[in-house]
Amino acid sequence: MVERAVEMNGQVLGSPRKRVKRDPVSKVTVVLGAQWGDEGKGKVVDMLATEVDVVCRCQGGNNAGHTVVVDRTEYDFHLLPSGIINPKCKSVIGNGVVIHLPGLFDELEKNEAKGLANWEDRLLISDRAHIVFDFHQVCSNGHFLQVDGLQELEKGQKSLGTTKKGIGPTYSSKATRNGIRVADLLGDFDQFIEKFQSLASVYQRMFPDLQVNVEAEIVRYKAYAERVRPYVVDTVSYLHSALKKGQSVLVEGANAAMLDIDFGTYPYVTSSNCSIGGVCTGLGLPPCHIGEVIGVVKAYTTRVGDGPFPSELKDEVGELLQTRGSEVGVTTKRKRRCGWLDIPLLQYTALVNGYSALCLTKLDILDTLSEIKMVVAYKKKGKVLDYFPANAAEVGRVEVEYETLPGWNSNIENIREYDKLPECARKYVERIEDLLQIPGESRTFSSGGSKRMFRI
Ligand code: 2SA
Ligand code: GDP
Ligand code: MG
Repeated sequence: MVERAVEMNGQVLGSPRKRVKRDPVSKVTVVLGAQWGDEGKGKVVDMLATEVDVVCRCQGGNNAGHTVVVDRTEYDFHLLPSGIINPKCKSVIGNGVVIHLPGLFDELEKNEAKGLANWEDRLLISDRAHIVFDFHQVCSNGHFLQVDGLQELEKGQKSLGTTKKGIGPTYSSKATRNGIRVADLLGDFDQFIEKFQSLASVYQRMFPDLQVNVEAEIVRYKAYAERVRPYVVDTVSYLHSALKKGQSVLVEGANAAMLDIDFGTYPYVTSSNCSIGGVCTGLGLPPCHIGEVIGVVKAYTTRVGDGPFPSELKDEVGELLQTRGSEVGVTTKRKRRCGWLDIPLLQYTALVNGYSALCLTKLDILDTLSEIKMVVAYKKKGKVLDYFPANAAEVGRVEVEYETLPGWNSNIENIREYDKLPECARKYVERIEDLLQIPGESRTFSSGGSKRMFRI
């Protein structure tokens, strides 16, 4: 087809050319956390991964914690995409992820001991991903504190409650352009040494208490370079050629929209884009390749770490949700704060992420409640807010309007079909659907084993 020449201000900018036809490529399916994390993304990814060829992580690091239960074995994933349990699935750690290599190999070993098989043939790591060094983190042996921990100490009362995995400091090195990427580790090792010395000295100047044994670290990283080398590729071209071949690709978001560095409750956020934009920048995928965007929503709200939480319950109902829901951080073992479902928060993250479907998890945790509330509006001086406040203090001060629904007072844990849920449980789900108006068609999944029903 011949295209018209482009004109601007009466000037012809280009001559007529043949339009290049785009080859049809598969669209990627994306799973994103719709609240403050721990919605059950790992479980959803594991279920969807049984039907995909490639599963990818695009952002975050080993701050994330995804628990997946398969045949009574509990796998915890931090850096690895949860889909790696599927023996047919390739697993990609994209350029937007920050990688702590000792943590990665520990995680592989622990999961291998539980039955994770042939990962060596299936793991692909981006050469553009940035490396988290121990000095970015906090030392677990207590002898000395490293950067993430020192920054938290300095903030004192105003700490963010980070996971102390070095995530913020590593993304900060990336943004100030003195970060070190996997490609630097695998390239000319003398250049790696220079970069490492310079990065360590930047941090030592910033934090005089920081101790880094530069020589020992260099020896250690020489060994890691050889250990990681077989898995490192240019994941951008790998993914694009997989899509061209018609392979199905699933992206697993880590953390969640309300922890997103731009859209979350800043500064009580993580340091990556955990909303839809992070999928494009963290994997090198243009927006036209994005297909389904599944928002995972927990039937109530939890948050681990500090920061505002309008629907938080600091009473016995909050405690019940925490204990019945086993709401404990997978990475840090901290108790998660619990509260009612928050619709204004979900409406906001739906705007940012453009969910094509929602997946509701942990409805069974509400089984014993005779009344269930959900926040339906945020107000300021009695007036309903039609935006989500940018200022964390303002989020902390909003007045919340609740709607109360009757509980179902029965055990739904083993129900696998939507129509078999008690009427009150269906009404709760349908009220959420009414308020959020997500276009996705309703489908009910049953995953067998110890997994629970969920609804897309
Ligand atoms: P960081 O370490 O710099 O990313 O911390 C910044 C904030 O982000 C929160 N954050 C999380 N929130 C929920 N779940 C996460 N993963 C683990 C889990 C958390 C855990 O699955 O349970 O074990 O504590 C996660 N990772 C980071 C964090 O709490 C800070 O508020
Ligand atoms: P992620 O970070 O979003 O992957 O979620 P986490 O793994 O940190 O936390 C979710 C927890 O809830 C995991 O232990 C899951 O096994 C569990 N879970 C997921 N869905 C359900 C559900 O529908 N019911 C119950 N009772 N537990 C669930
Ligand atoms: Mg988690």
